[in-house]
Amino acid sequence: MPPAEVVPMFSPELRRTLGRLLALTLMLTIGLVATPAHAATNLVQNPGLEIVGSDGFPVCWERSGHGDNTFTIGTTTDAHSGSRAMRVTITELTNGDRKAMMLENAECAPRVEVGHQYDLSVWYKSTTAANAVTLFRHDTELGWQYWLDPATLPATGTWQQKVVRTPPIPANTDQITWGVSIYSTGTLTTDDYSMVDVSVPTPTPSGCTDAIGCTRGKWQVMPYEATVRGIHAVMLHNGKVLLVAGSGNDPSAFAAGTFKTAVYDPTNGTFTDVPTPADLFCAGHVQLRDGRVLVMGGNKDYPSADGTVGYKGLRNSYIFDPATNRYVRTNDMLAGHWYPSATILGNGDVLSLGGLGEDSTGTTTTDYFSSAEQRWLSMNEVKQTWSWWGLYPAMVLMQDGRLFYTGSHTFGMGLPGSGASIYDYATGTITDVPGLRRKDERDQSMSVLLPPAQDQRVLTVGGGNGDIGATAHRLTDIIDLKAANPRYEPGPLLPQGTLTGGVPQSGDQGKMYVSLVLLPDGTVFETGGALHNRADPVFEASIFDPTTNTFRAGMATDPVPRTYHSSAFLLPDGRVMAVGDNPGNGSFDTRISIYSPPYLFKGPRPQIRSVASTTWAYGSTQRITVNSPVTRASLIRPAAVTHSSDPNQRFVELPMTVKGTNTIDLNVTSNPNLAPPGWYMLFVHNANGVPSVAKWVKLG
Ligand SMILES: [Cu+2]
Repeated sequence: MPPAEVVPMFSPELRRTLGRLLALTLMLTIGLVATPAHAATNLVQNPGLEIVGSDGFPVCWERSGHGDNTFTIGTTTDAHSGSRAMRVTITELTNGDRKAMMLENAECAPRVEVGHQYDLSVWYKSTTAANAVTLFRHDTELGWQYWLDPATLPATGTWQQKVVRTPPIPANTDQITWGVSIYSTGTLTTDDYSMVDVSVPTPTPSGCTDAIGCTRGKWQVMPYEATVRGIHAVMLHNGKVLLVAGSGNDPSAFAAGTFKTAVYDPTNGTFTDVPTPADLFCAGHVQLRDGRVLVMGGNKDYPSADGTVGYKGLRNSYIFDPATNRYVRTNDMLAGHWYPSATILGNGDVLSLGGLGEDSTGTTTTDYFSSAEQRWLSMNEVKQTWSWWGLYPAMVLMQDGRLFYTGSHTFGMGLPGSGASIYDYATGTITDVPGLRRKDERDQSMSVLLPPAQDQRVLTVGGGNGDIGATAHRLTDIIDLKAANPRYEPGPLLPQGTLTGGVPQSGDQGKMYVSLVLLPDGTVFETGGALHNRADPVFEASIFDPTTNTFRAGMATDPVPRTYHSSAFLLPDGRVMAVGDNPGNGSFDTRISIYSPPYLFKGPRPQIRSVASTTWAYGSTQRITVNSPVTRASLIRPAAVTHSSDPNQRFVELPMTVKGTNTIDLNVTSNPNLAPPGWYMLFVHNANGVPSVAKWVKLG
């Protein structure tokens, strides 16, 4: 895996000065001035490396990289065209990488426009396959930052061209630089770089097939109801949905030992009952790398009649197999967990934290499931911090393998600290993260890793405080986990909706029990929620656009209230399904609603005609064919959601190499922390944002 950071060889000031001098040389030499970006203009300065400064090094380029290695970076006459190419040779390497990069300054770094996409092309030869295209972006507020590695390059003894399309340029970005890294011993030669704006103007909405659907989308309440209380929902890789109720928050069902699970088929509306071995009500769940579902914890007992003892957590754990529709028991966890977190790591293992234990007190034991050994590790095998994380703490895997506790949780207010933190399991350290507003009013808020996962930004929305009955608020906060010292910054206010009877929300009124669903066009659908603890449903839905950090308000609203014990999630056909509602009177709404977003009313959908392989390796290139031009491809991890909590949900960009209209090579990340192993939904979408139906692929 290529390292994510580059330590400059010169101080920033010296580098800027050198850059200006070299750029001046460049302009004097060939009279080049910056040209505005438009199609077919090569935006790379000195792309053939033919113009060198007094030091013999190509102007607008620099030697870069880091780590403990022995290397040379300079020009060679072994060129693809002209008389010079760039050669990077590493003769000894303990760690790190080396590369020639475009200079990070105003004159040399290519200028970009937010939302546009660019085809990057380079000719290269390499004696090793340990090469990657590496991108940096200039943030107008934060300065130069590592962005992503959109492609890896195989070894080749003859000149080969690599072309890769960038994701849409993120907000606040005005320039990018890039180069090719080598991170093993060997020789990499590059030449004839180019960068071309390939953005297609967004078509006018003449493709609209339905004026209302086109702007607001449409909901359909199914003409049947779920056979179980849909408190937990898992999108299975066979296209069906696992709905887990356990006792379903019904003490009489618990007393009778009646625990329920059903597998729902959205294509034909059928339900298949699954024998349920324990009360999996308020368990945790996550897909394992083979697509089976690991379920941990759950409800050992309801509160005592006199209210002095609360809910108790099970130590039981099961694996649900979609091939057989059966649960198989694993060994027990170290501690009971009622409302545990469940996060899959880059190696396929699972960390589970928090919840209530067998005696109803808070569980401070870390539980760790080994993918290789298919068991929960014993006490002496797990690194313990004995920290109290609350209930359903939202733990998001970061690209460096650490976990980000977003501050979203269920109940359990009043934890010490700033309300968010970074947890490094490897070292057992927990670092407070500042900036989250009203940290003690984040009960039943929701957090999501924004598209694309490579940008490492998390959005946290709404929440309340069920313990004191506080009114849910409209705050959203956004954090960039790539920053040197990440901190939440205020995001836009959540749009307001209406309460029962059509009463409009006012002032600070927002929602708890909110659902956030990543859509295949790279936006986030926000739906459902309530103003107070198990009361006052809010009818409001919007679409958040991560490239502009804004909400598009006024989406169609689910006719069914979706408050406590409700969830919404993406179906592989691009629609959104919503289940559950468990208001304070103890009733439960088993209706199913399905939302068709506006993109399904904007003309023909592109189709993925073929996928060369459905088993994908990290760092590989995967060929697909489509029936019409597409602008973007992604992998979306299928939902495993409950209580506004699905910290494994993610949209992983697949930078494209376009081989013609209908053949596309997809560049798969080499970093398993960006896309943990497992089954994913592969989507493409066209210039109008209309997505395909997904194909299922297994990564890692
Ligand atoms: Cu619950």
